[in-house]
Amino acid sequence: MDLCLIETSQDILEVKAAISGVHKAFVETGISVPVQVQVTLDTTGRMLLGTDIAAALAILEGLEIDVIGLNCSTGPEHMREPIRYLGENSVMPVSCIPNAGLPLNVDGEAVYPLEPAPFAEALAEFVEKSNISVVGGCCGTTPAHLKLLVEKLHGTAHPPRPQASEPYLASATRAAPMHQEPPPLLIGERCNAQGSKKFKRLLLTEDYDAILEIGREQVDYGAHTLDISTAVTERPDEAELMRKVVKKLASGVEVPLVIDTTELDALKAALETAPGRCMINSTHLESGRAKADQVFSLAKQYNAAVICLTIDEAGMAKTADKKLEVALRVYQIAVEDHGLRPSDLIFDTLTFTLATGDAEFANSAVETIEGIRRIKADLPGVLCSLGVSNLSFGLSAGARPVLNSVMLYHSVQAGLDMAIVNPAHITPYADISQEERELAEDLIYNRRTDALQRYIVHFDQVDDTQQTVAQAVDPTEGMAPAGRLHWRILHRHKDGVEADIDELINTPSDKSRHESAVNVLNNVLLPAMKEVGDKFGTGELILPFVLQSAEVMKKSVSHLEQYLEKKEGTTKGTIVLATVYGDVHDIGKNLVKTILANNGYTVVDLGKQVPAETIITKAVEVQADAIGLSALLVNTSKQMPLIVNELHRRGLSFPVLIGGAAINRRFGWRILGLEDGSLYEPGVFYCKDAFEGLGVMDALTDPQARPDLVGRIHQEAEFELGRATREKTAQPGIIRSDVTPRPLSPAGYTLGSRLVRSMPLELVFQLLSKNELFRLSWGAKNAHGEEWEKLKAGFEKRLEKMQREVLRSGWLKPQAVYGYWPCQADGGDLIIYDPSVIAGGPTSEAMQEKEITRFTFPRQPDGDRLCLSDYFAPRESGALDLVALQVVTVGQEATERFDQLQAKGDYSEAYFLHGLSVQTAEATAEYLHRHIRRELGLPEGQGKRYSWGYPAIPELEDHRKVFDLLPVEDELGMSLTSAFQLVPEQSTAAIIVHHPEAKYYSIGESRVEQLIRSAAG
Ligand code: B12
Repeated sequence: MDLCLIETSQDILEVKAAISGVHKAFVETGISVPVQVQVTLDTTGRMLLGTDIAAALAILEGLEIDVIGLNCSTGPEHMREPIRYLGENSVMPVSCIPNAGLPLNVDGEAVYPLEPAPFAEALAEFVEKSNISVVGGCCGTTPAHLKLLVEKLHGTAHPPRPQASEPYLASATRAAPMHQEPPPLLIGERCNAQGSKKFKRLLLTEDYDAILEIGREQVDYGAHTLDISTAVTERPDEAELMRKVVKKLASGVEVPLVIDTTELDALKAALETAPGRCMINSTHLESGRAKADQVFSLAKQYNAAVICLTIDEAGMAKTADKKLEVALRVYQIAVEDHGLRPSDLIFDTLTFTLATGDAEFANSAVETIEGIRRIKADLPGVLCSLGVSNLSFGLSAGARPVLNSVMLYHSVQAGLDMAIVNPAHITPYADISQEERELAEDLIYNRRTDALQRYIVHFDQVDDTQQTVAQAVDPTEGMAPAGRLHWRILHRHKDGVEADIDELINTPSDKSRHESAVNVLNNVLLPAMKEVGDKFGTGELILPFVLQSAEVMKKSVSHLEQYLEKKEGTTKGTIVLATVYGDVHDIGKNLVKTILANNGYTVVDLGKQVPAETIITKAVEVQADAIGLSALLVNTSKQMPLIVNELHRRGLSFPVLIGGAAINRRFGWRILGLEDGSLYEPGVFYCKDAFEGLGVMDALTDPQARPDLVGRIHQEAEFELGRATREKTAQPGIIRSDVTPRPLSPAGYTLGSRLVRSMPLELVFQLLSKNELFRLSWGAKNAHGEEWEKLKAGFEKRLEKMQREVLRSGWLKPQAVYGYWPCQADGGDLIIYDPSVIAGGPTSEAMQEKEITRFTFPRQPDGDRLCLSDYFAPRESGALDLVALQVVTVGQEATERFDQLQAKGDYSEAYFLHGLSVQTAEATAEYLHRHIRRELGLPEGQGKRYSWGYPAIPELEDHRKVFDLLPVEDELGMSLTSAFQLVPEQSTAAIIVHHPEAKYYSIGESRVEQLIRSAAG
């Protein structure tokens, strides 16, 4: 047997059971072979019991299988989306074994309509575009299908796979990212027999329907996962209760489950029963590693993530150092001994209550926050979680929410990924007054000896007066109705919105009621929601509060509707409207529905989270005049180009209107360009609001106006797409600069990457640019004359003192990775080859295969027409050249110190520290650059260092390629933000061009100008 294949799987729990059985058999027989697992999805992209592809991948990926894929049920056309998802996200090779099309029932027999040629073409396209490694044919395919497939793909190299995937948990149907954006992921705590009397009562009476309701309520209030604990002293059968509760919740809620138990049999029962990917709550080393070993072993077997408490044989870790030490030990056991991935571990750094006033614990919140920061920095990939409310245990009910909230806020800023919270015990950070924030911060950061006393006294007074204050003072008193309405949305108060709206509309003015209503919508309601979103984005509001604001918004919109004009009569046209798959935001879409319906259009509203297939099928069915798509997340906006391309592929011609917070006009133009390079003829129209949507619909349904509108959007898109290409690559046909390449043969050098663990700080300091430090980083800017001399003298002294202190305590640690690669220019591209290319000689035919990556640089549109690639040997010359890449950092500690100072409110010290660390990173880059020059034997002054983000080298995304070439993450512990910025910030990445004439130049328009232009678009 070469391979074990589990295929045509309809039920994800059954697949898990089958994999478990296969692994058992491997153990029993001593034989083991690769395992390939294929699920079967229907035309809407779900398994029979509703599991979508993201959930299937999350559930199966950690189960020690070797290939994942799809087979049967549909032809390749319906597999396109899920295959693309697997291709982009699976670290395992992906297989695709479709039927020969969707079967037709002809005279009672299934007939498969797809001929060999289109079948083979579709699969070849998947291989090329979605990186599929295994192909084949399922029902209805014949030897002719497979023969053609083999002919077409024989000899195709296996595509590379992503090295790591984003960590997800999953319910039976959906995946949930463990990294929520913005954090934290919220763990609902009410299905816990220890924490909730109601749940316990329901458990004892085995009222599972009511238990399901508790679960659903928490999800409705914003919980991303549900913690489940069924341990009760009254019953001995925790495992059986756990099995039943898990079974009920697994089929009734769409969020992943967190199995909260200390008993291994209950844990096993839960993991066996849950179809999704669970999290285990929790393990620790209190009695050594024996129990933890068993928990990790189950976690590995069932692909669960594990919350690990920082407790060891000595008890709960109290200091950040100790928390990190325990975490390191747990990490070693879980990752190295049990083979778990770092992202399977969620460390809970634990909080102690601050309410006792006990000096021993006065610093414990600081240590907890610092523990989070240290664990995240020293153990890349792991996550952190916290049960926040322990901190305030023992304080009065009125005092607890503020302390909990402030702690949650600062923990998230320090890197907390998950929190166990009850929204009822949290006051939104945004609502806490400056005075109360400070009182809480004094206590949390142990800033004053009387912090606890002051905190208690303050809240005692508030508690005493709360009743009367609440009755006496209405916070909206004295506000104008627009301000009141804004306040109510922001502060989640439904009552009174109708009256505010009525007052606003009925205030005498020269506007009609309709105009006033539109005015309220655009100038009061939408900005209020935007503010809610901004506060959510910065961590000042957590999700449950956003949901409540959304409800107030919905109520306001529905009251406002009566004032909007309605045009009755025959329909002006039909639009199929939906919020795209994966996206739950529907307030905007509903508004679009109202405006269009009021203006005479028939709106077929498909709701939210709608799969592409459903939208397209409906549009065909109702012969729509247009499709309207709403998406508010960056991630889900990707559904839009997907749908446009699918419409084009099927030869359909619905104009598509798109809208939502994550997209803009440029996005609209760009997705009008199809994958095959043509434009989507019927048009894609970005609409900034519902009224623009109405304008577009009016023009589309007017035979006179339509050609103009479509023509204009095509023109705009062509211009944008041309600009996109100009930005990305040098324009074809544009004249090259007249730089003559001077290749440096890579043959004489040791190629590949190397690590510089540390550099002598004293020597690095010698390269510090004091001018940049004093003027740019420390704010002297353009000071001159006496003022400058005075500033300089002060700065010199400060610098000297800081340098002495750093040299003594070592919080700046210059370190780096760099390396050399063979390369060639290809127009505006620089091709980087694997070092082994040298062995084959530059004329080797296998050169193409040795290409490991390529960077694309812009060309100056006029003047010298310089492009960075011009400094390297062009491909046509046949010669190989050499390029150096480097990444340097001064380490994580600088950031930590900065954050600590900020947290302490020492903003001025933080500012100077930040400036020095950033400039030391620059000096480190220069130090390494000089070293590289020496290694390459370049004369003094030859060779230039270019960092990404500058006009000649603008694409920050290229940092990813540099990270793939150099061991930046593994050796320096660095990472990239979603915008491809370096973390820690005190770091630089650069490409080194050895050409003697290499110089710095601009490209007509700076990156900042480009960005401003794109934002304005
Ligand atoms: C309310 C809200 C929620 C509510 C949604 C409730 C509901 N039923 O809609 C809840 C709490 C459920 C929620 C959840 C989440 N949210 Co939210 N949410 C918001 C918020 C604050 C307001 C959105 C809104 O209703 N605006 C008002 C409406 C009227 O505006 P609109 O939708 O943009 O629509 C207008 C135009 O865009 C246009 N339009 C929109 N669509 C269309 C379509 C057509 C055809 C046309 C013509 C026009 C058009 O017309 C409308 C008005 O005229 C935004 C912040 C923001 N700035 O948008 C974040 C925001 C969108 N959410 C965000 C996030 C991250 C999330 C979560 C992932 C959070 C989490 N960690 O769980 C989840 C997502 C879950 C999911 N899978 O979708 C981020 C998105 C970040 C990103 N770049 O991807 C935002 C931007 C907040 C932020 N600053 O971080 N959210």
